Order: sequence, then structure tokens, then C-alpha cells
Amino acid sequence: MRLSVPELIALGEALIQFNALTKGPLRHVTLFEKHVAGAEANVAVCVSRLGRSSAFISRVGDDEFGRCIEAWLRAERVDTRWLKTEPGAPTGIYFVQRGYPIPSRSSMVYYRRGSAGSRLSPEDLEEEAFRDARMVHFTGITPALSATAREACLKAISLAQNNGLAVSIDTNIRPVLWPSLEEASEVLMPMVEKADILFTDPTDAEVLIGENEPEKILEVFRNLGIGTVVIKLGERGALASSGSEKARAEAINVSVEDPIGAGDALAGTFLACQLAGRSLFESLRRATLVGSLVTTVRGDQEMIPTLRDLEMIYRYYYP
Ligand code: KDG
Repeated sequence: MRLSVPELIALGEALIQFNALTKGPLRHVTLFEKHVAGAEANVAVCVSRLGRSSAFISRVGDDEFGRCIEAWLRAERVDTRWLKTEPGAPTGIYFVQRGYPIPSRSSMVYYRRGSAGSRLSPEDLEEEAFRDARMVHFTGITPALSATAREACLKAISLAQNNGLAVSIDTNIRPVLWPSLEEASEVLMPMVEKADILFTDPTDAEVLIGENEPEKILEVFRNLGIGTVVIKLGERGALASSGSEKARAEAINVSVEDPIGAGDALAGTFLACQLAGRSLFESLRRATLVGSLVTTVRGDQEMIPTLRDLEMIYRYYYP
């Protein structure tokens, strides 16, 4: 039996996250909570939970954490038929330090060098996955992982272009994964220029185009020919432009437990809404709402609502 091909293909590294149960410097934290995370895996889960179909292309280690990731993604109905088990390399992990040094902010400490996910390679991308899909998504994290992961991103772009898929990129620059910010810009800009949908924020835009003012960022990226640009502004919400339309959405006021994962939830919700044919404004409002919700708990994916719950929450905030 031929399985139907998912609408969104995400490629990247899924990680196990150990989130500090208490706030403050990690040296004083005793208890950690385990979650499945990783930027592109977060997007794949979000799209699936919101009623669209997604697949995740990656490699995990032949270990308990790799099995945990695969089981979690399957339970979330993410298509894992292109998720490989890599013998001889571990599944990457990271720790989340919360509320220190800046209150209500979190930071990440990675243990992922040489991980199975970093061995993602062009041979993991089969044309079959792209033939009937509608979008491919990756973030600036994936090209930072290794030379082969970078080539995989380039192949994803060309497969998408040849098969009529939209290319969605979230710039997600993680400075510790790059030798320098100049290199991040040199590698990412040629990919970003080929995006149809771009998610970014003022910090990343400063690295990529030397601009941090939202309206100016929109203008520069749109002038590069990118059809849809979404600027994530954290507590200030988001701004987007597509075709001749422009939209702005405010974040809702919530009590922040851990902001990590909010950007992926925003991107995943926006893409799910676009797949469902919603307008720019309707997509952006829902995306901003889900981005805010995710910050209220530890873990990147747990607070992403189902489609039915999202509509209920939406009516609550926008009666
Ligand atoms: O966006 C959240 C991700 O950054 C987090 O889950 C970990 O994928 C991750 C990364 O590489 O930083």
C-alpha cells in the first residue's frame, strides 16, 4: 500500500531537552524534566496537531533517547518513514537554564557535537517525499550542524523548487553552533533568498542584513523576492507581509515559565493555517496566540493546542 505523502516536510535535528525544574544557574539545579524538542521537530508536531499532515526527515541514535523521539513523533502522527536510526552516534541532548541571568528568559546548553542528527545528509532526502508535498521547512540550525546537513538543506531547496513546493525557512541563528556570525550569514543568506516563506526576528536580521527595525526588515526581505515574511517580535507579537497585504498581531499577556519553543510554535501554526487556506491576518493572529501559549509551560511542544482547542482559545481572546 502506498502511504499518502504529507503536506509539510521538515528536516533537522530532534533533541532530548532536559528542562530545569527550578529557576537559576544550572550548577544549583538538581531536578530536570525530559521533553522531546528540536526546532524542526517542534514545527512538524505543531502542524500535525493542528490537523495538517507532516513528516520529519532526520537521524536519531540507536539509543533510548532516539527511541523516545521516534515514539513521540509517531504518537503525534508525524510521518517518520524517513527518520533513520544511526548506529554509532548518540541522540543529541541539551539542558535548559531558566530565569537566569535574565528573569523570564531561558538559555540552552547543548551536548550534541557528533550527534546522529548532525549526520543528516542529502541521501536522506528522497524525491518521493517531495513529489506531492506542499511545503518544506527547515531552520538556520540545520545548516549549522555539519557540511552534510548543509548539503541536505540545499538539496531540500532544489527538490522543493523542482516539485513545486513552497520553501519555508526560519532563520533561527544559534551563535554557539557557528564559527562566527559572518559565516552564519554567508551560509544562510543564499538559502534565505530562495525562501517563499521566511520567519525571522530583529536579532537574526541584524546578522543577515544589518537591520533590526521590523518595518525595514520586512522591506529588505520582500525586495529580495521572498513572497511571505514573518517577523517574530517576542512579547511584542509579530508582523508579516505577503503579496500586497500586511498584518500585525499582538502577543497575549501570559505568565512565562519558559519561552523556548515559542518561535517554532508560531512558525508551525502559521504554516498550518496557510495550508488550511487562512488569510495572512488570521494565520498570524493564531500563530502569535500559540507562540504565547507555549511559553506558559516547560517544554516546546506540550502546550501546542489541537485545532479544536485553538479555535476555542481564539474565540476567547478575539470574541
Ligand atoms: O526553537 C527551540 C529550539 O531551539 C530547541 O528545541 C532546541 O532545536 C533546538 C536547537 O537546536 O536550538
